[in-house]
Amino acid sequence: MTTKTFSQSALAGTVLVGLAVAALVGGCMESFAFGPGEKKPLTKDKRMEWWRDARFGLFVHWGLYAVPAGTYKGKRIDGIGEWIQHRAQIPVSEYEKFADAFNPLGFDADEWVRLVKKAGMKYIVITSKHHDGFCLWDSAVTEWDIMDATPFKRDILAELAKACKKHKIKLCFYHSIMDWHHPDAQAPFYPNYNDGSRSNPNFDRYVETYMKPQLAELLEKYGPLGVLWFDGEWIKDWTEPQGKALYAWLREIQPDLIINNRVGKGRKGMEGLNKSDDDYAGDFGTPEQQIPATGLPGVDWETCMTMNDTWGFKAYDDNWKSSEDLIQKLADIASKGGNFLLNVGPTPEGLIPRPSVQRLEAMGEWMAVNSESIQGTTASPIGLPEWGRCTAKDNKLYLHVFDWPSDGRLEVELPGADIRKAYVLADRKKKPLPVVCDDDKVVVSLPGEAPDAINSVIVLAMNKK
Ligand code: JFZ
Repeated sequence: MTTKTFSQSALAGTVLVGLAVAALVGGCMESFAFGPGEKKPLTKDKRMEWWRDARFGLFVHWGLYAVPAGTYKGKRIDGIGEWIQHRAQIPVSEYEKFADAFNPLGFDADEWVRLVKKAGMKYIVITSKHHDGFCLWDSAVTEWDIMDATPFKRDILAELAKACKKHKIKLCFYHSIMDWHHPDAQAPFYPNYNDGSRSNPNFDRYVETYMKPQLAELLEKYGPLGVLWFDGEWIKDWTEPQGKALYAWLREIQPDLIINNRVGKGRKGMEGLNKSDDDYAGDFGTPEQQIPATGLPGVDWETCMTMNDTWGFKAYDDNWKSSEDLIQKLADIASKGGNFLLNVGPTPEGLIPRPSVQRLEAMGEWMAVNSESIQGTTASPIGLPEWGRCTAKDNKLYLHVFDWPSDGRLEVELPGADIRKAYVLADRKKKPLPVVCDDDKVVVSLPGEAPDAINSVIVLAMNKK
C-alpha cells in the first residue's frame, strides 16, 4: 500500500482532553423526510443503541486471496495478504484462476457463528467484496462471484445470514468501493491497481449499474443488516458528495442501517472531530490497528485490528498477539467508549486458523465471567488508572485490574464517592470487599491473589443519587 493518502500522524496527533462520557455521544436528532402514515425515523441514539452496547465484534476478511495465502509464483509477497493482486502485480486474467481453486468445503457458517457467540461478540463484519472485486454471494449483476466463478457454488453470505439469524448475531458487510476487477473501476490501472492519481471516465457507470445494484442486493436479500462497512474510498473517482448521496440512498432502503465513515472522505479515523454530523458521511470512526490514547469524545468509534499482521489469510504469518494482550485491549477500548472489531482470515478450506480460534476461545472464557463489565458499558469516568482500566454502567463502576497490587490496596480516585458495595465480578456470591473512603479516593482491600491473571474485574456499586 504505497499510494494511500490517509494521514496516520493526524490521527496520532489529535490531543484530546478528558474522556468520552456517554452524554457526549449522540443527542442528535435526524430529519429524514417521511410522509403521512410512514414510521417516524429513529433518532441516531436509538439507531446506534445495539452497536454501542455490543462493544465486541468479529471482522472476517475472506476471499480468493486466501488461495495464494501470501505466496505468488514461489515468492513470498510482502504486506497484507488481501493486497496480493496489487503487491505482486497479478493481471486480472491470472488472478481469476484463483477462483477455480476456491472450494472451501470445510466452511460451516453455524460453527463460525457459534464461535462468535462463545467469544462474547455480538456482530460479524464479513467482506462481501474486497478490493479484488470478488463477491462472496450470488450476485445477479456479475459472474465474478462464488456461484459462477468457483467450484464451490454455495452462497456464503446466505449461509451466514441464516446462521446469524438463528443465533441472534448481527450480520454486517465490509464492501470495497475500489474494485480492481471491474473495467469501469480500477481494473485498467494494472499493474498499479491502487493508483490514486488515476481516474476512470466510466466510473459513474460502475457506481450506478454495478455497485449500487449490488448494495441493494445485499440489503434486500441478506438484510436487514447491522452495518455496511465501506472501504477503498480513497480512489480519485470517489468524492465526499458521492459518499453522502450513497449514505442517504442506503438509509432509504434500510432506515436503521449503520454505516461507517469510510463511505465518504470527510472524516477518517480520528480526524475531523470538530465537524458536526451534518458535515460528513457516516456514523462512526474507524481507527485501524490502533487504539486512540484517550478515546474520541463525542464520536462513535470502532478499532479494527488483526490478531497477526494480515487481514486476509497468509499461511506463514505467525506473529500472533497473545490472548492476554487481546483481552486487555478489549477492556482498554471499552474504557475509552469504543468498539473492538477483531479480525480473522479464514483459510481456502473455509476454516478459521487454529491460533485465531484459540484466542477467541480464551477471550470467550474471560467474557463468560466478565461480559457484564464490557457490554452496555460507557467510557471510564476516572480516566486511565495505573492499575488497569475502568468502565461504567448504571450505578456501577467496573474496575479492570491488570496489575494486582501486591499490598492488596486498590486505590481509586473518586472524590465524594458514595459506595454501597465492592465485590469481585467473578465471585457468584458477591462477597463484599472492605472499602475505605476518604475525601478524594476510595481504597478497596483485595484478596491476596488475583482471581484472573490477565484482568480481574472489581465492581464498585454506588448508592443511587
Ligand atoms: C483497508 C484495506 O485496504 C485493507 O485491505 C483492510 O481491508 C483494512 C481493514 O482496510 O486498509 C486501510 C484503510 C484505511 C486506513 C488504513 C488502511 N486508514 O484510514 O488508516
